[in-house]
Amino acid sequence: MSKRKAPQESLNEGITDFLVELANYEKNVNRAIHKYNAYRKAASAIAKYPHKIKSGEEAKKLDGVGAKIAEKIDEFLQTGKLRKLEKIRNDDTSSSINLLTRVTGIGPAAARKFFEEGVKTIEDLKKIEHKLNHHQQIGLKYFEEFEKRIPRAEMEKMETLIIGELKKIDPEYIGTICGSYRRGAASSGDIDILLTHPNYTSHTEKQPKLLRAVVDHLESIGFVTDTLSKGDTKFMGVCQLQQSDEDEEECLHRRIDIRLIPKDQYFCGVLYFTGSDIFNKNMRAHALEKGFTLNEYTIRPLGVTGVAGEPLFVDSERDIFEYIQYKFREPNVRSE
Ligand code: DCT
Ligand code: MG
Repeated sequence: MSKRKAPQESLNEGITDFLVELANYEKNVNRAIHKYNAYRKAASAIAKYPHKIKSGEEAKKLDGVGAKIAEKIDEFLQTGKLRKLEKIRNDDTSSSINLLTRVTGIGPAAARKFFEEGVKTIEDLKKIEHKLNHHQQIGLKYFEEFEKRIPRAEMEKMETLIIGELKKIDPEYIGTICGSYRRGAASSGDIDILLTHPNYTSHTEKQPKLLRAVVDHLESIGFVTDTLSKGDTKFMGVCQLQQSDEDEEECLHRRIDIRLIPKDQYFCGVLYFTGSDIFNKNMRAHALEKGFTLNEYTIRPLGVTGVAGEPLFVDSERDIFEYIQYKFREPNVRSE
C-alpha cells in the first residue's frame, strides 16, 4: 500500500488539497480513522464535481460533504486559507509526526513514540537507525526515492518484465498488476502484484514455494533488491529496473508487494487490490444491500439471520458484479 496518494487534479484543487491534508492529519497524528475517511470521501466527491465551487452551501449538496466541511470551504473561499490547517502546520508535534509516518514501516503509533523520544526529522531518525526495525531501516534508506511516484511508462516496463519472467519460471502462473496502474493512472505510488497458479486453491495445501520461486527469481535477476517482509502468501519489498542503454539516468528504487492468492479467490483479490479504496467501500455497501458480503477473498450470500453462507463460485471480476447486480465498470472508471 503506498503512503502518498496522487494529488487530485480538479477545478477545485485548492479545496481537495486542504481536505486531503486534514485527512492525513487525522490519520497520522490523531489516529482518528473515521475522520480520515470522512475527509477523503468529501475530497473525492469534490474532485469529480464538474463546476468550480463558489460556496460551502453548494458543496453541501454533494454526498459526503456535511455542515462542518461546508463551513471550512467557506472560510477557504473567503480568506484563501484555513486557520485549523495553519495551526496544524505550525504545530511542532503534528508536523514531525506527519513527517515520520511518511517512512514506510513507521505508522502513527511508532511515529508518536519516536517523537516522544525526541526524534523529529529524517536526520534524527538516521542517528537512531539501530533502534529501527528492518522494515523501517529500508524505509529510511530509500526515503526520498519512495516519495517519488512511478510514471506509467516505467510501470509498463516493469509489467512487461515481471509477466515475462513469471512465464519463464512456469507458464501456468497468472499475474496481474493491480492498484492505481490497473485503473489507468498516469503514475502510481507502488507496484501491487497478484499472483496465482491453477494448482493452488483454497482447498489444496498452502504452497509457499509458488511465491518463493518468484521472489527468488526476481532477486536473482537483480530486479528485487530488498525484502521488507516475506511470508507464505505475501512478499513486501523493493525493486529497481536496470538502467537501459538509451537512458543515462539510473532508475529509482520502488516499493513492490506480491501476493499469492488461491485460484478460486483470485478475482475477488484482483477486484479488491485494483480499488480504489473508495470504490471498494461503495461496492461492498451495495453488496450488503443486495444480501451479500464481499471482501478481498470471497463473496458470500447472507442468510436471513445475517450469517454468511458458503463462498460463491467466481471465475472473473464480472461474476462478482453480476451476483450483486452492480453495473460492470472497467478498472479505469473505478475511482469511487
Ligand atoms: N485498498 C483498499 N483499502 C485500503 C487500502 C487499499 O481497498 N485502505 C485497496 C485498493 C487499492 C489497493 O488496495 C492498493 O492500495 P494502494 O497502493 O494504497 O492504492 P493505489 O490505488 O494503488 O494508489 P497508489 O498509486 O498511491 O499506489
Ligand atoms: Mg498502489
